[in-house]
Amino acid sequence: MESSHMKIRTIISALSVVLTTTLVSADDISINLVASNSTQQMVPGFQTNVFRYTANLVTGPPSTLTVLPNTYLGPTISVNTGDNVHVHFQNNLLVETTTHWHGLDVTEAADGHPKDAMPAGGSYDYDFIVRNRAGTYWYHPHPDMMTGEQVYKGLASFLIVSDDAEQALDLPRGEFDLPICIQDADFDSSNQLVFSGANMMGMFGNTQLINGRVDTNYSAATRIYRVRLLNGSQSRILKLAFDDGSPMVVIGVDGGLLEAPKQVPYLMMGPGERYELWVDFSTKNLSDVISLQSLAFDQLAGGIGQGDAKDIMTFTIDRSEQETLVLPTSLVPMGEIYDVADVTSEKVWPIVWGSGEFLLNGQTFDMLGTIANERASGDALEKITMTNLEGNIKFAHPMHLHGRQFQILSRSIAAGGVNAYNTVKDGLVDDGWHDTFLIMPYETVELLIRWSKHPGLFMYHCHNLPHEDMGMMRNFELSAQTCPADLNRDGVINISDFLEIIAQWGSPFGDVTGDDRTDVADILATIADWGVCSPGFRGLPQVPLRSGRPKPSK
Ligand SMILES: [Cu+2]
Repeated sequence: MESSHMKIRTIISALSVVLTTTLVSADDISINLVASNSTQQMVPGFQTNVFRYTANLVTGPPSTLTVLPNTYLGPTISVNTGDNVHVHFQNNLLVETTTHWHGLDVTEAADGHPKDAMPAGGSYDYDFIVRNRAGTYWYHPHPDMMTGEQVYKGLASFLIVSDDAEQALDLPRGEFDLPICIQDADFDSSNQLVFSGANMMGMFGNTQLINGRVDTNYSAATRIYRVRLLNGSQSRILKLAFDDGSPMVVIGVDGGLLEAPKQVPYLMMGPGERYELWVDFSTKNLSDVISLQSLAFDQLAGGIGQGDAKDIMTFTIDRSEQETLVLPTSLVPMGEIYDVADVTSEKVWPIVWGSGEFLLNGQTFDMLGTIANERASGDALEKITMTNLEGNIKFAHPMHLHGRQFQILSRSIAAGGVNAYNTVKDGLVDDGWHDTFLIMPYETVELLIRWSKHPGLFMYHCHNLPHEDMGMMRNFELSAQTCPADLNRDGVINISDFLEIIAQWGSPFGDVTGDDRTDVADILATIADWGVCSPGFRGLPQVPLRSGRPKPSK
């Protein structure tokens, strides 16, 4: 017995040497990130006091950090799936903060939960393996009751993930791969940002910002652009369209590229959401100006302050260049497409207007608290039904779940909301992987989510940031998955799981031991657990369900 185990270990060791030298090569990336008070020339005259992320690269490819020109926004962080990322964060603000990697499936300790806020002058180390597909993600603060103000003052930027499947496609690259962060702000007479604070009306600025600048024109060539849109605004829901009738061709959503391009007459976009467009200027003429606008929609489909027509930005064609790219008919497979028949549990989370605030799942934010229907096992597939049906005040809410990306199963609208809904419904793109979605007044939305394998306490909340800061945020708590070596989830740990580990070698996706790496330790754990898998098979410790404590009074 002893010697056969020895043989297996010898074979595995040899195998692992071969595999590590031939398969996925991931980078070790180390970044020093600092948040501090700063100033920025945003409008002519006085400089504006802002918060600013700055970063320097300690290890990793030089392309990891890039800066958008003349902006208060932080550096764009570009990584690849499988990269091992370490961010040493220094808080030089005068207030507490955390950093959240919006859309990434990271550990509890790296997720930026407000319970992990560092005080002024404090520091924090975020460590995560990039498990996500290629896509447009972003990072921003997440402290309790102050997220809106900190994002508003400049703490936000893009986190771009790439992978082999994306690289294999002929998509616009370099300067034709264009991140666009859409925000609005108000300036006072001395050019300082006016923040109206957390209130249920939300926050709408009169000044349009594109990538943190009041200059909302972009000089473009007669080329095709991959435009990565981020709605980084506090509250404003966008209904985007081009004024020249150019089609809105969506190629990507929150969690990366779609399986195939999807054309919509206009694109609805709530705060926190990302969509990627294929924008074809190749047939434009020199001096053409194409305007990206937010079209009017029925205020009852959004809530107070929503639905005004608005100019967002312009593209001025200033040079003629040859274009050879053509829109791919297929992009990247989603991978697993969830089947509602495989759901192991269901949760219903209503949104209801309660005394002076929107309640989520009947509750307001409680720093460490969860209630029974906010707990799940890691890696379990569940259906979540969110409803926006009750109460005499109804707003649209951009709802965000931390951790894994999910799939949108269905939408249904109750009679009272149909007319308003008809002014927005054709722009809701539910294909693909999402971490944020708009739920409209009178609407019911069903999601399918396979919970993260990372145990711990994570948040779901409204990404209308004044709503979030008022307490429209809750925790969900994931216990360790019961059978981590059963990678193909067939109830038995056998050769097929072993082969899955080999297939995922070096990536984060064949992980059994919980370190986000697929390596020899996972093979050994699989052998140790070989056989029938049942809940509690490995006797893994369940994450203790902590008792909540009351939220400090506002
Ligand atoms: Cu909300």
